[in-house]
Amino acid sequence: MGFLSGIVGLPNTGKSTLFNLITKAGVPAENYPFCTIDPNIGIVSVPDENLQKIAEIVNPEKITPTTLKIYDIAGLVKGAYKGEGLGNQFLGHIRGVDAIIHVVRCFEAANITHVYNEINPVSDMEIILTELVMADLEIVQKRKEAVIKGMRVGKKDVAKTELAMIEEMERILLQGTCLIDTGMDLDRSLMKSWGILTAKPYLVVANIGEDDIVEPTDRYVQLEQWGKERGRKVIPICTKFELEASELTEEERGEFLSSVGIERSGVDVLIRACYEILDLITFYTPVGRELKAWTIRKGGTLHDAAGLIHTDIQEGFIRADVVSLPDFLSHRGMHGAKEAGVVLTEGREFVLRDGDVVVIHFR
Ligand SMILES: Nc1nc2c(ncn2[C@@H]2O[C@H](COP(=O)(O)OP(=O)(O)O)[C@@H](O)[C@H]2O)c(=O)[nH]1
Ligand SMILES: [Mg+2]
Repeated sequence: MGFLSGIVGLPNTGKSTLFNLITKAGVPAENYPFCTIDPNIGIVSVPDENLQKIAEIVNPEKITPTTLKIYDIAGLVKGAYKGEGLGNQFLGHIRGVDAIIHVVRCFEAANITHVYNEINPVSDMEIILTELVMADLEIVQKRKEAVIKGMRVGKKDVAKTELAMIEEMERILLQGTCLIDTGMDLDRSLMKSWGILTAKPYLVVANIGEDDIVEPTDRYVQLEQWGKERGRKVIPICTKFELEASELTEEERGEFLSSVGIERSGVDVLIRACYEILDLITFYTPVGRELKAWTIRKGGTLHDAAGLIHTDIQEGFIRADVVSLPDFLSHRGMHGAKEAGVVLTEGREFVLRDGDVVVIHFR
């Protein structure tokens, strides 16, 4: 369990630098056994100001933030969908993620080659997305053939609805457009089981140079415009610089970053943004001496929440006390909230809201 975002881009755009930067800000790896299994997957805690506010009231011995997993996928090149440059393998890795972080190079550096010899972030994005679109088109066209074949041997009604959807997908992909950028209603788990790439939510990290922080370059501005047209976030991060800064103590780092005009670490902004495109919400369990934040999809119920915590809790679920975050904070905790009559007693079907503070009672 846990949501996985994959870092995707051309070679030498700064993907691994970003990955290192993110995982430096991460939680100790020994809590997560698989970390040692795959060195390209890291765990990062989600920055969350609410945790501190709740902690001031409940005084826990331990605070556990919620986490996201990040996957450093090796560079894609043109022709990947045809198997070029280990293409199939890389596309397979992308199929496994829930969201994509595209990294494009905006920084200048004479000693670092660009695979296509020109720093042009918009064109780099188009190259990568074209690969993903082509890979999807192949899948969709194969399915189309199979459905049409199936129609000849019966199963007409179900096949007709599926064919209509497949043809709509094909039409969009033939225009070179990502499925997620069209507003088409897509069943997330169906798309994942088909191995569709362009239905995954994505955002763009512009890896900018140190000199571009205060004064954005034209190519950065063009990329931002490109993102706006698609409703996609473009987040500027000076990865190399921030990685250097991460070696410093917290105090030095703040000073160092603000001296060049970086007010908030790009990683914090990025992790929050991943959280948003994945459609996730947070709930809190202030139980015993531990205050814990949890991540669940929007629309998730108390039953889902219980299962996330422990299968025993899910199976033995009786009911839960639920307080909205503003109520919890303004009444200074569960006790005060109860006295004020704002604690809800809910069953397993209750749909959680972002920020809910939850105490589950179970057998
Ligand atoms: N000047 C400069 N170099 C960078 C920056 N980001 C990454 N690099 C360098 O570019 C090279 C490739 O970076 P890497 O993260 O390995 O790229 P990847 O192939 O996308 O994983 C390395 O030598 C990095 O130090 C940056 O913002 N500015
Ligand atoms: Mg790399």
